[in-house]
Amino acid sequence: MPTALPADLAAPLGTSPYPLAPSNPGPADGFAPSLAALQLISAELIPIRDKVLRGERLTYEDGQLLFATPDLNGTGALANYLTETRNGNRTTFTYNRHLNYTNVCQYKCMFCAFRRDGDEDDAVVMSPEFVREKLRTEFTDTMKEVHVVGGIHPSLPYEYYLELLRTIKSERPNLHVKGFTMIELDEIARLAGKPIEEVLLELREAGLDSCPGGGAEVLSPRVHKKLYNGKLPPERWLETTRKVHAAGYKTNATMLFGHIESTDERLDHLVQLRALQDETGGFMQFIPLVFHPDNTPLQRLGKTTGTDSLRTIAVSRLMLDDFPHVKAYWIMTGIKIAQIALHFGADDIDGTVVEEHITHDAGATTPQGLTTSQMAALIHEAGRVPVLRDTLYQELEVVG
Ligand code: V47
Repeated sequence: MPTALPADLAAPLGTSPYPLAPSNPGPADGFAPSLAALQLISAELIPIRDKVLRGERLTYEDGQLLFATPDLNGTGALANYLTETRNGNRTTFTYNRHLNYTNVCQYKCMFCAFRRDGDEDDAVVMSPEFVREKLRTEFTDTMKEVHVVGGIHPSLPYEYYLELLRTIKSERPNLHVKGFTMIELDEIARLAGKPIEEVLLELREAGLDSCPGGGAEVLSPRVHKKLYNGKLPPERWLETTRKVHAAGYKTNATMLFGHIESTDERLDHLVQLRALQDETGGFMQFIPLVFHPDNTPLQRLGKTTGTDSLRTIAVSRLMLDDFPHVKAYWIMTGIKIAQIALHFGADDIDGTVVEEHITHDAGATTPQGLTTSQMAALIHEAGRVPVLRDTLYQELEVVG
């Protein structure tokens, strides 16, 4: 039975009850965020609905209810409302390519199928010359972004990372380099033997523009100890991010979900990110990453469900009220769930990607990449307006 919306609660149509970041354009003229679905919400979600309409922050307990409620559609409708007030009917994507300069890694994270020891036939360390040739032959002038990440190699010198960046910028000066997770930056600073603040300046001079959100996994000491002990612990991931934001870089944040973590641990992760974003404002987007178990020591766990992915994307959107954007990373969610996620709180689906190893080594069945027209078509088919963006969310072009 539909419940009428309290007239005094809903923000005037076309405005967001939550503060808008510069990269949130708000709805275009004539587009009204969907209020109808909010009238069909289950009784237990009504207090949360009213908070969302008022632009009030949700509590940890609200998050627990959103993870527990059988009203998945209601949860999605709330997240969708929030997204539509900020981004209207638009879904953004970027024209990018991944570059994994090495898969050799000194850590043995239990969730990872990508890492190699270094002596296997398929262990890779790309020389700057190899990277230059790749940029020359496989990248184009219209490409917007290169996403550069690798394993934590035990013996590459600091100069290698500077040279990698200089090579990219000299070959493709217009390409935005989104590179190095907080784990890599922490290691690079250790190699440099200098304070990270100084290293961040040198990396910027060499060509680093922003940083991706990988490596956060689940910001939980319990999960860290069980699955990635030895790697940068949660409090150091947060501290490194704080310093990276203070140095003027924008970064993303991820959460690897669907393995041994509880929903409370997911919420702990979200509220820690939310507190850091309140403090620094340096995050551009949040990306929930669906765990792929094949070829990992956690293979027996199997893969989580589509409904868990949708719910996690929706709860993330609702809890992270200070994050401008939430991404459904199609490579990991699968294309079909990514399309539905555009009505469950996601306003972006990442990019063309082209060459993806981390998830495909772990059994992903999605394509290795999509063309910009394929990206635009799948967004359009999902009932959204496809908009090409750059890494920092400048909207460049409505496509198709
Ligand atoms: O850090 C590793 C995760 C991350 C698996 O910032 C796995 O724009 C699933 O962070 N199954 C790398 N996930 C990917 C990533 C990313 C991707 C796209 C865009 C951005 C961005 C960031 O993938 C790793 C780790 O958390 N991962 N192994 C696996 N088996």
